[in-house]
Amino acid sequence: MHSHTLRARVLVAAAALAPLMVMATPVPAAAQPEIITPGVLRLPAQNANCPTGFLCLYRDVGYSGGGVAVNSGRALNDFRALDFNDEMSSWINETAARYCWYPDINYSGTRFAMRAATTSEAVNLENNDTASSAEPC
Ligand SMILES: [Ca+2]
Repeated sequence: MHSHTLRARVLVAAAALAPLMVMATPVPAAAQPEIITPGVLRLPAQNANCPTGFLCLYRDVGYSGGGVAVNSGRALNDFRALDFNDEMSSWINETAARYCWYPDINYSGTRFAMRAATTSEAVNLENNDTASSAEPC
């Protein structure tokens, strides 16, 4: 009888604590991009989603490793200024515009199209880590 009562009290206490424990569980914060200049973001190395309306260029394949995002309509003439030269390995175009990336700064060299609302999980191996500029095209 005594042990039954104690067990019942423990259960009641556990039930009372349960909501508090749920409230105390930290919710993982979504990684937030850092603003480099208006319309240009630094994507974090972890959990970097591509914001709607942005072209996102990632350091590693599979949209990973962080990178750079540019708001629709803006151009990036020199990735060196973004510490992102010859780094791009994948991209997501979340804009309604076609973009092109170039192996040289100032939109020079053979361009590669990134159509609106498309993605590339991995650029061709011979073009990997070569991108140096990008613009709507
Ligand atoms: Ca280059």
